[in-house]
Amino acid sequence: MTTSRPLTIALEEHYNDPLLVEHFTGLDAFRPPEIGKRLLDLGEIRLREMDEGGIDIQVLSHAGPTTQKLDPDTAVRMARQTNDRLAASIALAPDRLAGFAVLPTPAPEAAADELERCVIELGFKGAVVNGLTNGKFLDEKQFWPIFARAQKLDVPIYLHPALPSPAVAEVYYDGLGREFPELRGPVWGFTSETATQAIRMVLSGALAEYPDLKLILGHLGEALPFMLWRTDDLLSRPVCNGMTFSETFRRNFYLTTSGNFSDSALACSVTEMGIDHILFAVDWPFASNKAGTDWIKRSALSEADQAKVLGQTAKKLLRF
Ligand code: GRE
Ligand code: ZN
Repeated sequence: MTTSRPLTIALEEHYNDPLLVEHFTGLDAFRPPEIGKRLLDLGEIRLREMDEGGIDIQVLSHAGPTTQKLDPDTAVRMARQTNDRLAASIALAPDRLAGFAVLPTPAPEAAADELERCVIELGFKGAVVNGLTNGKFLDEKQFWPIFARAQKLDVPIYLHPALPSPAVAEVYYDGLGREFPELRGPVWGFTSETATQAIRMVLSGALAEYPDLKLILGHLGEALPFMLWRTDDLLSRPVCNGMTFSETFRRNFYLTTSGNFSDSALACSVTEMGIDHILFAVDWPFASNKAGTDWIKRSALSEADQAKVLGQTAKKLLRF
């Protein structure tokens, strides 16, 4: 690590736990072997590529699918074991790695307890939820104990995509799935489902009940910054304790740059959200560390704003 460049913390950086991934099949459609190898690496390859990209700290999260797609008992057991193993891996490079927990959302009270255990006992920075919980959006009231605990602990929940539910995939993506498996995945299926989840967090009243809850979206907000004006215009009324949709979204959501190194998307996101709600992420190993940091450095952001995005805001938000 050098002192001549800004502190760089990357927020959506994935790994796989070998015992958790045993529960899932069919992950290979858009994951070539070199990606699979990197997901399993918590040492040499990861740290080398962090050095090559000038990344000081990766906040690790398990790649999807995770415990959202397990039965409640299995989810509780596997979440605990997976988080313990992640903590042990982080302990081998504690100045370079940090963690977001997996939560057994199929058992919401247990998920709240697991979040607290991970934050208090393991030093984790929050949690990542990968897509729907066995077909249910997270804004359903049964999941609100998780938000209550996150707000109390003052840690963020990262709403990360996963493959859309089979019913959605059939209607929206069948027919093109063989030639373009990425369509129902990262190209559009991830984006549309996660944007829907974010909108539902506002409209469900969850953010009226938990006004200090911090939520993170990757990929520069899953296209929502581009849609804020139109969403307000069409809702045309306050939707959350007297606040408009965009006011609520700007208050509670933070966006990361994961896997979306687009100058125009960044400009739109900064304009809509304010620089203090934009954080750096790569989406490693699905995107390149060096491509991410090189892009920020040649972006139109001032040096001061680059330093905020690259690390200062994350340092505050995650209390490094
Ligand atoms: C994934 O498989 O989870 C994935 C991709 C590409 C980009 C991001 C991502 O295949 O999470
Ligand atoms: Zn990701």
